[in-house]
Amino acid sequence: MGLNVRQRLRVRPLYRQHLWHLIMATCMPYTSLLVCCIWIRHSVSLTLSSWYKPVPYKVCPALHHGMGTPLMIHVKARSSPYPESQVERYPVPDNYVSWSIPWAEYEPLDYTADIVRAGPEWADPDFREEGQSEDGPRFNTLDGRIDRTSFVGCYELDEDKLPRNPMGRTGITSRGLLGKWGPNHAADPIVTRWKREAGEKVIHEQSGKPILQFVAIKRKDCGEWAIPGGMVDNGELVSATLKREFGEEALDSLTASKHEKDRLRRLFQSIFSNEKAKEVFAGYVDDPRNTDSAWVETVATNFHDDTGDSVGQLDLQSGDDAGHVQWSDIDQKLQLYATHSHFLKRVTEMWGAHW
Ligand code: RP5
Repeated sequence: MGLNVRQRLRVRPLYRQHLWHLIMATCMPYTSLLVCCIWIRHSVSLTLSSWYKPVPYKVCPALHHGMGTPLMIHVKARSSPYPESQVERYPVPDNYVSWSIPWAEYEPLDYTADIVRAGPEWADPDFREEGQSEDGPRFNTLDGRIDRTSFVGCYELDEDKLPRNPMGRTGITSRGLLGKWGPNHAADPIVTRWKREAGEKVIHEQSGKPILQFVAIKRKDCGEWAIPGGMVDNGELVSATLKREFGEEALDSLTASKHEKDRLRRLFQSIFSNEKAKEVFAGYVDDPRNTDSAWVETVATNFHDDTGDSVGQLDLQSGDDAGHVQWSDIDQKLQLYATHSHFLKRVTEMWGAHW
């Protein structure tokens, strides 16, 4: 039966209404589901964020330093014989250095040098021996006046509660020649000036860059050339160690007269000022004395005398652990103790000098 125009016009809105209801009926469940999902997700994330509040203090207060340990595998820390001894390390091939590689056959030698066993004030007692406090050192924290945190991060303890060298196996356990279990903190002052002739900077023929010189000492223990660094005493600030070690090894301050000590103190104030100090490195040192349970970490700081006026007044004189002291040209061919040439490379990069 046909509808006239007026009837058709009345029916059209009805169709539209039905169509709209149909669309709504089809889409509503999906829309509601979507809204539900968004709401649930929002609530869950709110709840989680209130559960997992950030921890207000670090569980392990170890430092992570921007200029820290370079990605490298330690080599000198695996060399034999162990310094000042005939002790041979258990040979550790490169692919077994990492603790993450299981190695059932690994049998490192337990070695502590007599000088450490004698219990000098700079050494920890052997907490494994009878009669010692059962607690032992408090690792990964400031333990009284001893800083047992590591620049590398939070280090692990093994099944015997001995700290684990964060750079991996060395072939020797216990402390060898090192006094502290875990990190043994040192400081390395890198005092530099430009090499000059007739007042002009000397330019290297090949690199075309000016040559830097640094104060180098010859270590008495191994005869190798090195930066005049040393261990941080318990409770001592690194800035104080830098000055003390430089004074003792490069200026023989230990035997200086009172008058000379006063002069040095004044001179140090200008050379080792905070404004001049540029931290070059803070982290693990590939030192030949390192063991699985004791290792050296250092803060290497550069004090550069651009005009050569202040360090020029230094009357270099070796003392304490140094057999000899001199200004040395910095060049990549230098063979230095531990990872000291790595620190010098960074200094040349900082000053745009020859390497
Ligand atoms: C190195 O050993 C450090 O970089 C620092 O120069 C030195 C500290 O040991 P001692 O000179 O006190 O023996 O690893």
